[in-house]
Amino acid sequence: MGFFKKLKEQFTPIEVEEPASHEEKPTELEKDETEKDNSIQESEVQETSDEQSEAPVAPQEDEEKEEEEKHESPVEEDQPELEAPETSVPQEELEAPKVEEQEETPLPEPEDTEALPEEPAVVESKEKQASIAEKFRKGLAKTRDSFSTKINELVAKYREVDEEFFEELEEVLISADVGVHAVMDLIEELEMEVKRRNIKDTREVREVISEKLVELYYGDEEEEEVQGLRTEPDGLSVYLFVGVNGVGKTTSIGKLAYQLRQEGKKVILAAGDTFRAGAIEQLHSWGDRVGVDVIKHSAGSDPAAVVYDGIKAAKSRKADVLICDTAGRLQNKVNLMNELSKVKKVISREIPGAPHEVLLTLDATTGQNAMSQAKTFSEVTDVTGIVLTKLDGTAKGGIILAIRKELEIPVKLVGLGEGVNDLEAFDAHAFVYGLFADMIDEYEEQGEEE
Ligand SMILES: Nc1nc2c(ncn2[C@@H]2O[C@H](COP(=O)(O)OP(=O)(O)OP(=O)(O)O)[C@@H](O)[C@H]2O)c(=O)[nH]1
Ligand SMILES: [Mg+2]
Repeated sequence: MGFFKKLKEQFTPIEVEEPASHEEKPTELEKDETEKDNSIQESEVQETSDEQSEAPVAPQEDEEKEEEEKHESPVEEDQPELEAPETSVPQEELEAPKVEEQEETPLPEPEDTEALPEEPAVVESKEKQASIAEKFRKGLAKTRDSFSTKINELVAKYREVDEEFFEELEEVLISADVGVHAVMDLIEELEMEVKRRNIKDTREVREVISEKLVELYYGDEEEEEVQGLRTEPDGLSVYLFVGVNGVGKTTSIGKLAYQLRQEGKKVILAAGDTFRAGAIEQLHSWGDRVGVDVIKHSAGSDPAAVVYDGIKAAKSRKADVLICDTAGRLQNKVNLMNELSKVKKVISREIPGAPHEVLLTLDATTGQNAMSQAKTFSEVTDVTGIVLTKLDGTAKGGIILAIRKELEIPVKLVGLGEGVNDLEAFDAHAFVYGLFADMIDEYEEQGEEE
């Protein structure tokens, strides 16, 4: 079976024959999810406010001396949007009336809302796949438009596969930020495959590119090994978000907390960014919005102490997941980078094996700069995964492959928009489907005509 067909089948909800169905089904599902989302929100707001007042506030005595250093090294210059943290909460979400309705309507636990009772399990899982694919398709629209246009131009220009075709293809891939090493590997693989299958027509190469992109991403590793967040079975999982300012750490934490809540997990957030004005409030408003507790201290206090209290609270409330926010820091600010090591040390000391993930958040729109951030952060702390945000805002989504190939750190989550639902576990198949969706549809139609 051709790879396009395989992707199409994987990401089409029920009927493979109906090319339009994957656009409509997920929308309905999304609608369901929105209703579901509201119910979760409403049912949990009460608990949040109650529990917040009990939040432990005692900082750890031995960890206060670095505070002055922090104040001397502001994390500022290059990210203007941070001065207005409220703007990061999309307006329509803020307008949702949460507090008024919560008392009258006792709502089911999120586990119950997960089920779509009329549908058999298989259909449900297909629907889920389709909904994920649709998000990738939407979020990658800019990259796809630019990439598909260029590839199709190339295919029209060179009808037959030859050396010049590959040379120009190389340029197209590099212009999508795929990264030189990854492009070289890919072209080499493509050349071999084209020869092996005796492909002459450049139109057929498109499908091979999609297949090789997936292979390139996973390399020798099993898909399960590089995908998904590491968790502590039957215990507390701790995720630490790090990254320079403005990349989308706090927003991604909010979205992740929301997703985990939907899965029925008890989540606690620790407001470890005590540095930037408004950062604590920003996380707190996410907590309110998605219905999870936020452990916080006052602005300027020691982030390691906040995280310590977060751990205490997570343990005593039997939470499944603790997510720690941290201040955005420039790679070259030594004090802030040291502070990060200290936060991490506190976590590992309190919970052996934690943090389960140190998630370096990178802004896809910053291209090669993101790569240099990743290199520097990896030197200071063991980054275990990447959260790649704002893929919806760039035409250069190929950066994912560069990150994977050149840094050898898996992309665990991707930000595909500003909404609470726009964070997805990275899946190379869905990603490639998002990139090639137009070609896949077109290919199917052609196949049917023949
Ligand atoms: N379009 C789009 N915008 C995003 C995405 N993720 C985050 N943003 C936006 O990026 C901006 C910055 O996000 P924050 O979450 O405040 O970034 P941060 O890394 O926490 O910043 P600091 O707290 O200053 O270090 C906000 O306006 C977010 O809405 C995404 O996937 N897509
Ligand atoms: Mg933040």
